Amino acid sequence: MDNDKESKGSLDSSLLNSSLPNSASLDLEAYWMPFSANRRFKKSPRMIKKASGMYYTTTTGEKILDGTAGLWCVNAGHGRPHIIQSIKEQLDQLDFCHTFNLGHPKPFEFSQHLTAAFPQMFNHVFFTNSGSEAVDSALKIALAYHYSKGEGHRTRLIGREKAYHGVNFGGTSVGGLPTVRAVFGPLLNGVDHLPHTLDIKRNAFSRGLPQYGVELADRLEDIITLHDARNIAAVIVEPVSGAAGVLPPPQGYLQRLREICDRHGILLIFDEVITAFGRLGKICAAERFNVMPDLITCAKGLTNGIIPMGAVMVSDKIFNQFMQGPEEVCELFHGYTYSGHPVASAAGLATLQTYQKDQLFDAVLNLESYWENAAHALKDSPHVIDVRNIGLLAAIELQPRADSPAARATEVFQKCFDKGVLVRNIGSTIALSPPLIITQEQIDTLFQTIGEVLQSVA
Ligand code: PXG
Repeated sequence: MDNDKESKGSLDSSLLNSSLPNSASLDLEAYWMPFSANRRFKKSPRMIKKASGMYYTTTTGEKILDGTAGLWCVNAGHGRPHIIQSIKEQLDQLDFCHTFNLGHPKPFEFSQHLTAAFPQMFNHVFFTNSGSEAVDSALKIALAYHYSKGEGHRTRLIGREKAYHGVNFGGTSVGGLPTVRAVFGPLLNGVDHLPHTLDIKRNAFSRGLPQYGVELADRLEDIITLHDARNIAAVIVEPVSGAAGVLPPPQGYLQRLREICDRHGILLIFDEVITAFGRLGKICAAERFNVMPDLITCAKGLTNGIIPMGAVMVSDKIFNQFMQGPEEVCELFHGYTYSGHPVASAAGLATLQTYQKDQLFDAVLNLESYWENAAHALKDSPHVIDVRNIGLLAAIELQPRADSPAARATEVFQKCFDKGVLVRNIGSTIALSPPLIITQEQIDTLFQTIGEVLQSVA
């Protein structure tokens, strides 16, 4: 077999000379980038060299205002010294230790403070390494909960159209974004979906929670009638859909879902990978909307994006059910090598301290109306058919181009980047979720730049 790369099959001899390469000499070929048009990106790459506070800096030296908190995760802003310092100290102390019948202090310490910050009934936490793993863990915990109550027939899982619950098989199955599901076969058995709540005809340019759509929660009753409540384990929803383009729930919708689940013994899971940690001005959306689910998944802002980590916040009702059996028996045959990783736990703890020290959740509540007004000032800009917002989230919905629905938003993303502002384009939506440290002046820059770009886009 021909193999002209001399080092193939053994470690590359140039490895030891590798330091931070300058982007001009960087070979982009080997890295298969996630959720990306690899060939297009590699023809004209946008490369980031460093970040601080509200800004990225590109490899060519341009400063970019981060309107997306990385990928909805860097809630306290980039390069927070206390988090970095805590990670360094942890690394010097203990690099790795597993937590399968062995322990080290950091995840215990973190769990104690994390659960204290969440609503009252959430007194336990199961750690994962990502939002996707948190979602699959929560679904498995829901199934195992019913099994342990002698209700192993409750196996069906109900998601919602347009939902994004990560990319593992459970999350893909309950998720409802067609492109994320299409090519992966039949996925999990026994999953059904609620209708989504986006209704631009009735709710365009709503501020905060849209007025119409509470009755969409009643469709859960139809699904229950179809499958029989005794076969349904859990309903999972994002309290505010993120990756579908920021869809705040209709007024009363989440309460209605909770009531229906309660009536039928079905668990309710909130996927708060985006909405937790201040995005809505509170520790989580459950707190903001005062609707308590049985399980909450989170990730992203859990460690300020600095180290991968996810978590399932577990209510007393669920946890206590698992603690009924013999003490010497493992209660849940589930976990990851890196669950409660010492460095991630240190990052998480320091992140919570940073949120508290800088009162960042309150800052969101103080900024929210300014943010809302700035977003809605784009109402009359060209192509804009809807603006949605809640907390420090906003979406500018553009009229899709007939021939290529996502092209206009892609162009807006590109032009904003060229003008020094990072936004997120999702289909025909521009989504915004800046670090919670954003100032009023930076909010102006963000929306004014989008406004200028909209004027220049066909
Ligand atoms: N649930 C929700 C609600 C999310 O938003 C995940 C689960 C999965 O988390 P991990 O850590 O496994 O990626 C997410 C992640 C986008 C985008 O296009 C959004 C996410 C991820 C990637 C892209 O806006 N959210």
